[in-house]
Amino acid sequence: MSATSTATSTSASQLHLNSTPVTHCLSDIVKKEDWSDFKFAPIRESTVSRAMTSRYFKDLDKFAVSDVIIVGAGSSGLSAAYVVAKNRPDLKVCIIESSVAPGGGSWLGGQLFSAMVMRKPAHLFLQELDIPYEDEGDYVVVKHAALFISTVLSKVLQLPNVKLFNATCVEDLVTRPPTEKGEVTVAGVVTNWTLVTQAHGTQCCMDPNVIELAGYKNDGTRDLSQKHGVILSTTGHDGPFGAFCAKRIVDIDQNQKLGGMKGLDMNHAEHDVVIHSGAYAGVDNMYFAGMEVAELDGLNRMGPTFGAMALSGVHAAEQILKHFAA
Ligand code: AHZ
Repeated sequence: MSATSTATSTSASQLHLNSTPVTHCLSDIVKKEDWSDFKFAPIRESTVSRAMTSRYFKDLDKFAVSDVIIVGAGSSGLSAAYVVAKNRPDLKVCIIESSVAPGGGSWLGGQLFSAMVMRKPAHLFLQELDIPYEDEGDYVVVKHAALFISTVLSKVLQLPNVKLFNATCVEDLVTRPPTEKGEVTVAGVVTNWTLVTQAHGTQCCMDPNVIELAGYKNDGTRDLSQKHGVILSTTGHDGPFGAFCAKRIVDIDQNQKLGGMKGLDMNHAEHDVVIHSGAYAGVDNMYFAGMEVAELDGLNRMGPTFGAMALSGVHAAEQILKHFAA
């Protein structure tokens, strides 16, 4: 044996002797170093199919009548969903998101940068959700926007009274004749697979599905023993899909006018969006939060600072909770 090979084997055996055993979730069942004792539990392909589809259709059935329908799962919509669903486990909260990936524009802080800035007192929402941040005095920074939105999303999805239908687009509103006060009443949303929504121009008549708000009898008349459900729209500012309900409301109700989002002004925009979030005067059971409020009420945009998104969700959620408590 050469001097070199002796040295190699010595260092290898020292490495082995000194190595700390690695523990992980399979340590108790995989004992062999080459994993030859590892195997999955058996399954049939049809079992996988049934496991998914039976649950999906059960959820469609359960949430066909919902107490709260949130349109859009961006930062404002998910923040509101968290507050409503956590405080009222008895309410069915249905979230409809047109994209496959929920989270809206909150996966990045601004442009393509990672960090997310939130002005105080929005850090209190981060504290409630146990999201770490760096305190910079008047504002805080979450090291990656994805840490914020993934945490809110995971907390929302763990709540048993919430269902998220993603890759599903709200294409229209269900309405009822105006109330005595002359308000248009919204009674649900018209939905379709987003891929179908995007293909309406290429295929003739692909009819949608409907999710109704709670508060009606089987014959469709109002059941006054039940609280009327609400829609919270948080579809963001105008874009391919954005500000959907705001634009639809002004089509339906000729008394309303779309304000149109104004230029960027962080100080005014964040404050105003939070204050203006909540019930929308002139439309019964309709609430707005996030940047859709700026489109509706003609407010400034704030650009890459997200405190107002979380807190507009909290403000709208508070009003929705008051509606159900009254
Ligand atoms: O996919 C959209 C996104 O996830 C979804 N959405 C839009 N139209 C929909 C429809 N049906 C179902 N018809 C729909 N879903 O709504 C979500 C909106 O999320 P967002 O992140 O765009 O809005 P937000 O208001 O929660 O947050 C805005 C963040 C912005 S924009 C901005 C600026 O431009 O100045 N500044 C901030 C902080």
